[in-house]
Amino acid sequence: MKTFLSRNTGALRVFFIAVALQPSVPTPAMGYVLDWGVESWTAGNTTGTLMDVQSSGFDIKISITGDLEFSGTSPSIQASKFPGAALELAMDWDDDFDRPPPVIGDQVNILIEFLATGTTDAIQVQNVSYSIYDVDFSNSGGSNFRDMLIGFRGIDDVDMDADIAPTLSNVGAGATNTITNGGPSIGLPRAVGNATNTDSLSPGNVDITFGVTDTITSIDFNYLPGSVVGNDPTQQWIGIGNLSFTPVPETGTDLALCVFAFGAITVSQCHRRKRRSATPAL
Ligand SMILES: [Ca+2]
Ligand SMILES: [Ca+2]
Ligand SMILES: [Ca+2]
Repeated sequence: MKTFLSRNTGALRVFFIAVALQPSVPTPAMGYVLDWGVESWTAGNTTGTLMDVQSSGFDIKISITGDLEFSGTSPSIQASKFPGAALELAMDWDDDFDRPPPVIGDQVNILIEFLATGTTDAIQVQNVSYSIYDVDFSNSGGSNFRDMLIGFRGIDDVDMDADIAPTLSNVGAGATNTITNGGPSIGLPRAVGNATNTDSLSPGNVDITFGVTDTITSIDFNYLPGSVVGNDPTQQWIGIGNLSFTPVPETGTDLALCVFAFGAITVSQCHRRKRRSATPAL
């Protein structure tokens, strides 16, 4: 056997290289959902990591920064307040968006990162979509606020691509918000409340959808009080709903090269190298 192997090492290497260089064949990838109905979040925490979501191998880390003027024990999971279970951000800001300079209005940034589970390594996903509930407005009955969400984007920290703008949609004619899918005057997409919504009903919904093959390692947007009468809005809130994502499909070439190189590098190195060099699968 030793003699056979030693005589045929060269031939075996050529065989494996030939296999490795076969055209790439995308391997169908399974999608996953961050489901607030089953996840947990310590009420009041402004940062949290949802570990190994649906046994996907992905952690989802959520960080809220900026003017953290939360109301009550928010942020917290609300199971039935909205059309679906959601992470509620209830705010009681005191400076609205249109407050004249030099005062800068209050706002928070919500950053959602995809990480290889148990690590701080950014990892790419595709086909990302989620909903935000109760984007609305009120200026009556002592309730005075406007929900304003701006700067929706996807970020790819692996390939270092330019920011990706998602497509926003609402319920149409009955919506309590106005969406604008980006443009010269405003940049990235935004959604602004323009009428009162009942929390549990869908007219306040905004659906955020990235392209099926857009590779993304994190997403973010800013939440702020849009213009209302006066500079001290009352309480206002939104709910961040379930979030769907799909791992970047592995290709035949990637897998073969990893098998060929198995003796030299570890599986995790192989995994990471593959993701850094991956081209979007069609
Ligand atoms: Ca403030
Ligand atoms: Ca206030
Ligand atoms: Ca609201």
